[in-house]
Amino acid sequence: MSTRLRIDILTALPRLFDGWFGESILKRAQDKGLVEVYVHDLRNWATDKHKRLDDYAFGGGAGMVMLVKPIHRAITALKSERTYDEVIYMSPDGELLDQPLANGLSTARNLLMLCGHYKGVDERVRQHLITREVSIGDYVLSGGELAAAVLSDAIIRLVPGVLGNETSALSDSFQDGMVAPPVYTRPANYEDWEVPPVLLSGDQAAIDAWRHEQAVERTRTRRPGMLDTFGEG
Ligand code: 6GU
Repeated sequence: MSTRLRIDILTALPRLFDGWFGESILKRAQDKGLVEVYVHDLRNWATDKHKRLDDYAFGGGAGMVMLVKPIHRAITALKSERTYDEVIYMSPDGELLDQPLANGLSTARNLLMLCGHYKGVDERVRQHLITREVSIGDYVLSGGELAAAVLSDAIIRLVPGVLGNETSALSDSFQDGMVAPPVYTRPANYEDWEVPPVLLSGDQAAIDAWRHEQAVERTRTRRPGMLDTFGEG
């Protein structure tokens, strides 16, 4: 089976990704040959003898800015090997990651993700090299690496064949614009903490109706507004 999705990640801190992509579903997706993830050290494309990746901001102010040249060289080298569907810059002022965005990216063949650090990248990188900017939420992380790992996970688990049960990604919380209903497993009675009897009834129609009701109620109380946002999926 040929690889469905290749993700290239550009970062100044490549080792941060070892744990995430070396374990669990992300590892299995790669072992199954469904997904390939390559983490590249931006320092490979640094040009001066100190392998600098950042410098002071023009105009002054605190915080370093990532240099355009190593990033340009890295992206150019990768683009010469294949065509990328998107070149994504991970940034807190990017488009907010949600399930529809992950769904859209999961059909891509090649994705390139650039992780920013320090005060961010020279704006010319964003103007000339980036096709898409993604944030994982309205809070600031010390770098884009965790965000790229989050985005990769959200995408990879949607690639057909990655999850054991082909239908399970589609029945996720969020896919229908609602949070998931509660789930239970054995024992049915644990120190008088009981499982809703309908789940033990064997009446599948009643169980489905209960789950739907619970999902609607939980969405209403916990995440009002989700139905509007996710209407079209
Ligand atoms: Cl993509 N990067 C950083 N540095 N902080 C973030 C983020 C990204 N998304 C949310 N916070």
